[in-house]
Amino acid sequence: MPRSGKKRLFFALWPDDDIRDRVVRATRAEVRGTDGKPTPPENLHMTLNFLGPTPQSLIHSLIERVSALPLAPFELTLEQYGYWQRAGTLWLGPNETPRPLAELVGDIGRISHELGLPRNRRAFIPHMTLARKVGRLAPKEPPRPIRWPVNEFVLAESALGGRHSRYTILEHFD
Ligand code: 2AM
Repeated sequence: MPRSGKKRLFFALWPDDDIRDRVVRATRAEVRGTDGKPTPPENLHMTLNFLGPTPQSLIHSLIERVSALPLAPFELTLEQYGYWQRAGTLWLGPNETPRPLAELVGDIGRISHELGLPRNRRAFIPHMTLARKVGRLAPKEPPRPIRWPVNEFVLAESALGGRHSRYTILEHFD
């Protein structure tokens, strides 16, 4: 753990092997066609709420309260590319946010705020980062849609440094 006693945490949807393989196969050519830094397959995920540096003392209550949330299973259709110029982020996401997903993100946001963590300043845009530092982007044909049945989410820790972030899943919620 860093000396500050805090962990850099986020809640996320984590694809299983099958969905991860399908994402990699469907997007490989597009990602390779960019000048960016591809996300290693094992790092592919969709962030729900980014908590940032979180005091160790809060983690137990956070897990306890989030575990009590009802999770209505839903299906995500990954079907469009997006690009954020500032960080050069190329991503894959759904055209629509299923209501249970929006509600889950709202509930987690409320719980983390009640525990004293800062609110996310960015609006929630469901996305899976495929590559970073993409400076040049040719127009993209949308990929063949990938249907992702979701019935769990995770709390993960991100360790910075090195060429890529290293993620550790701390807890599964279903
Ligand atoms: P990104 O993929 O769009 O960069 C771990 O770092 C995860 O948290 C990543 O999915 C990252 O999203 C997201 N993340 C990092 N910093 C963030 C911030 N300040 N606000 C929202 N999400 C953030």
